[in-house]
Amino acid sequence: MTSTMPRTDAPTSELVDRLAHPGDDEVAAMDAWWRANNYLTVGQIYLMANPLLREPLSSDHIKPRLLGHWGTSPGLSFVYTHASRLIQQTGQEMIYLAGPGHGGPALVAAGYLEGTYSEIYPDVSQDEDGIRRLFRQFSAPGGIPSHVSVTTPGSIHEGGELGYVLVHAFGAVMDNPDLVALAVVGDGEAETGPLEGSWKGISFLNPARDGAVLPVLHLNGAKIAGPTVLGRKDPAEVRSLLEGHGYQVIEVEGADLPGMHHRFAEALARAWGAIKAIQAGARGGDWDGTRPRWPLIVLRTPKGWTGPDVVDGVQVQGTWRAHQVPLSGVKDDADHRRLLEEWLRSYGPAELFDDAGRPTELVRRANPDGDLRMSATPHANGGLLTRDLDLPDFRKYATDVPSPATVRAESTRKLGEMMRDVYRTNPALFRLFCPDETNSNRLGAVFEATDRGFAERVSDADVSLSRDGRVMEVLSEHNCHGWLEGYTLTGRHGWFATYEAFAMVSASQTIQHSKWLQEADELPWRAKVPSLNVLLTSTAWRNDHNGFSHQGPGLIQNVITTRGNIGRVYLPPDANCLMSVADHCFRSRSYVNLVVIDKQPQLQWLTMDQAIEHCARGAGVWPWAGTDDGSADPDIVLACAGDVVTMETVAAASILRERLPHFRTRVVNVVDLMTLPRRKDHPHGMDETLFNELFTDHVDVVFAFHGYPGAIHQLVHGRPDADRFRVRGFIEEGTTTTPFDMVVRNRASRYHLVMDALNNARRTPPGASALKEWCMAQLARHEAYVVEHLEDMPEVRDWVLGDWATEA
Ligand SMILES: Cc1ncc(C[n+]2csc(CCOP(=O)(O)OP(=O)(O)O)c2C)c(N)n1
Repeated sequence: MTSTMPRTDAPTSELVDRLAHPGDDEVAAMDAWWRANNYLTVGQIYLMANPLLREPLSSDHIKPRLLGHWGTSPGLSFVYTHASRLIQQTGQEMIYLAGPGHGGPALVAAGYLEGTYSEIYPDVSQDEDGIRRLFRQFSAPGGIPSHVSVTTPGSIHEGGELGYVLVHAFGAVMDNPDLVALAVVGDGEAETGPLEGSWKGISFLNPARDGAVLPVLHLNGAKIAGPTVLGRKDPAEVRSLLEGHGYQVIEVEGADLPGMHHRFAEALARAWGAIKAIQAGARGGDWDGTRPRWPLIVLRTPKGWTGPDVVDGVQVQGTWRAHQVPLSGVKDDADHRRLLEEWLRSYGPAELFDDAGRPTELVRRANPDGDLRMSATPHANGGLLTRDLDLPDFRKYATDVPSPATVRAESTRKLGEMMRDVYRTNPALFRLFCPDETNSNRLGAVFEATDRGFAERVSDADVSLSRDGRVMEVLSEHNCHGWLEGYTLTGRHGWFATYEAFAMVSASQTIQHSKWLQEADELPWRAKVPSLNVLLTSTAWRNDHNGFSHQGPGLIQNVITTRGNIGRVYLPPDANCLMSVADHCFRSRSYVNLVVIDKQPQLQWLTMDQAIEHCARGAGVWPWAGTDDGSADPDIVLACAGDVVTMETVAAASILRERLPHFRTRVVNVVDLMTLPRRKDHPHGMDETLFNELFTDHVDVVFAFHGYPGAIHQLVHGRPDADRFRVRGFIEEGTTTTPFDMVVRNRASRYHLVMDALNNARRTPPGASALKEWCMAQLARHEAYVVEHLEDMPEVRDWVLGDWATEA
């Protein structure tokens, strides 16, 4: 489907004209398809039997629980059938994204009428029995959700949590030159922060090498329980708003038929013609580089169009009352039931479904063929189109580590170098998405391969900024995250790199995407897509100039809490481990990989070979760091996960080694957090034997963790004697201060860990109380020192490991 060379042909004015003026037979086919869709939508909400009204409707035919959303559905299917006609006439590859995903029945019905649904789910056949199943399964136990869910063919967008339709659409068309993403935006949805920010997508789109997004802002005027802002605004203000974002606004309004068919066909033809003209200009060399004024359709129709007008004397159509189930009493109220039957029959089912229950030829005539059907497009099952990245050998980016903890390096720089080379060898298959922090996150090597992509004015003062760039920097975590989702769901690869604290801005998207992948994993027809790789840098432990706003390791908590096997959390302690983890993430499919590592110069621990072995296991003993020779149980296990706390742990072990040489410590480092839970709880979980080899089943463990301490307790739940884990981690202490003061404030410093080790070990070694006093004195010294000198004590700041580590 995806061609290497974008099509450059502009449509002729005759073609656009023909599209703009459908013949009567075309309108008849679209209208029949739309009526059939509306019929199936209403049927899904209400009926569990008598699907084609072969007999008068009775209470027994009505579902006991009436669930679903009618109000948005007729608008969604109206747009859909017009897009199908455009596809038929032009061969345009299109993907359809329903922002108001609660209009799920309309999209399920679309796939059903196009035949795709029965191809994927043969039980839901194109006959009367199949229609009955289609109706019964909707919003039912063991059935399908009421939203445009993962189970809906043709969808990459659930639309459950509103606000992301445009970000998904823009991500889908990046490096996808022949694709048009038709994105219906609900006017309620348009009130959300993410949606409001996402109009800016066109400021990053390059018409020469990207596809196009055609937003249809559907102003049906109401949300669940009230009016919408844009629905009630003076149309001139709506126009100004959208024009201000850079769109050319095409408006269609009404409820009259067939007039609306004619007006919408014309609007769509104009919009498509404009898109093609923009692309042809850019691709044919006739482009001065200014950002095109992309078309956008504002569609005003009544909410619940074609549904019950007045119920029990109250206006329903055109109001918020049409949002969900406009006739709620049909099971018991004969009058409501009569209205429902009239409503269903108003679509003329006998003309739409033949005797066997199959859509009639008139209806089917409105369907495009094969993969051009929007419910069948491979773009919405992106794994089918996914090509493996041509990856460099990550060992090339090794950091030389002659012995542990002697060399300092900015680990993420190496990842930047690898990304640079991935860009070079996979120019249209890989993108980095980052809220304005690529350089700050030390990933700036990518700019040796490509610029930041930007479609607005570029000035002489700008650096690495051009229309052809593929590093996506927009100061919106929502846009970055959503674009990457759209990009990967349509089969391409990428990373989202962000400050750790502000990953919480888009945390809900991470959760929603995890849910999507989790559900997709259970559907054999959904091919696996590239993983969503999230790099969290500028972590909680390094504040420097930032105050108590830049700390928030909460995304770890979110990801470990997602159900099933989608979430992975990696805490590489150094650059070589980061490279090994990153290589794995680049290659993986259908996961959410969270990688957490700071960007500041940090001590390096392992050679590349050691790192590879360590990361393959996910967790392991660092024998050189402790004093446990394996001949007996250690007195304490000092475990760590996360770069900064690893340094504190190794330093604590070093203090214990020097001051209490007979106290046996074992240092365990965890890179892959999901090795901690039991295997039955996560596929990466260590088996019990390995877990006991690392942590024993009875020795106390002092665990220094990058994130909130509760995460470790959650993960080791069910492990032998889990209460013995004493966890130090981020406890919401932060301010503008030194790196070491951060670990002190959060009671996770080397001195705290030493005291924890002594307090928790079952054997109190001679000299323990003197050592604890020394630790307290060091903490007091630190407190005075940082205030006086504004930096950390030299023994902390310049700490490296003793020579014995090399000798060990
Ligand atoms: C982020 C988010 N907040 C709240 C909701 C609950 N909700 C579901 S539908 C809806 C109204 C949507 O209105 P609109 O986008 O205009 O869609 P339509 O009127 O076409 O149904 C709301 C608030 C949600 N799904 N997502």
